[in-house]
Amino acid sequence: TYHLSSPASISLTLWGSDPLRATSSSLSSSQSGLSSVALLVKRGRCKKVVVVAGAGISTASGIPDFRTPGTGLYANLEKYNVPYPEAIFNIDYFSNDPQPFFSLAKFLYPGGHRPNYIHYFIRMLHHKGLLLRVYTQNIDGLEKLCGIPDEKLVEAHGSFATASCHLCHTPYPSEECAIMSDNVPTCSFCAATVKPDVVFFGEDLPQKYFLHTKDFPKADLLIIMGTSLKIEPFASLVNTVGSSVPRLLLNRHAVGPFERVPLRRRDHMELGDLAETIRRFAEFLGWNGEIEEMMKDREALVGELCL
Ligand code: CNA
Repeated sequence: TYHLSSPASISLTLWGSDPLRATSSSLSSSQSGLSSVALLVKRGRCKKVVVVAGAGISTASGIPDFRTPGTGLYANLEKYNVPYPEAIFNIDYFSNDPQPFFSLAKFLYPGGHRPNYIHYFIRMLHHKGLLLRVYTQNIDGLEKLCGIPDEKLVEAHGSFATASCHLCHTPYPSEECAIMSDNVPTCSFCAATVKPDVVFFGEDLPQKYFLHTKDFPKADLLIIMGTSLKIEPFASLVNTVGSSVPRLLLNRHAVGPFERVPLRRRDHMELGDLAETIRRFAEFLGWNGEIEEMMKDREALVGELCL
């Protein structure tokens, strides 16, 4: 089985003190990666696109990520009273004291935030028949809310849509988890705490995650967006596409294999604000108007579903 593992152990074992590793400041965006990848898409060379996404796709919706200094959740956990940032998503810590997670969950709970242009860009990939699958680490449900169908979506770190006892795994409807109330819900069989099926450090990933064994070898373009690629096993997925497959990183800074100099052949990256980068990408592709239209069409439904 696969467990989420602590980011600290990953950076020690995986990246260590690699002399080839560059600081993000010593790297600039590759030679117009965005336009060359857009050209490939326009020429019909990429029809099985896999998207790998992280918290950076939702910051434009007002949800902080984990690791951005200053604004990230890890820099703002004082009020939750945890000994170290990852404790809030650690299953053993939760077992002893679920309160910090439930306090934070109120904020992350779906309903308070709307999908942004980036989510709709991914849906447009599907609309154009180009999306093989999107693998997201996010638990905010915004991919679903923007209309990406279930069969195209892998919520690799789970979601708030269902809940279960963290000890005996008895399933509960998500409403019973009562995230928005101040009571910590308990299992009627074993009295342990019921938690939303968000994957914590030390827990198994959902079965659907294993679709990656079929998808990544088939992909003809990998787009990685808004993730620090620090959490395993998710982070290593990006190394499982064929070596001739173009990989495009869209992020504020270089991460994972994109920190190496020189970049692998067919690796591209575009560094900067993701919302702005995706708009430029959509413009290169000639999709901007259609995405705006799609957002407008979905607005009423999103409005109804949001608080
Ligand atoms: P992370 O480690 O916080 O990394 C986010 C990455 O996105 C960083 O490299 C940032 O520089 C980058 N980034 C953030 N905003 C922007 C922006 N506007 N433009 C460009 N780049 C940007 O988060 P990861 O997703 O890598 O870590 C995985 C964790 C985070 C998962 O287990 C999630 O459950 C968890 N998380 C999810 C949410 C959510 O659901 N929205 C929010 C916070 C954390």
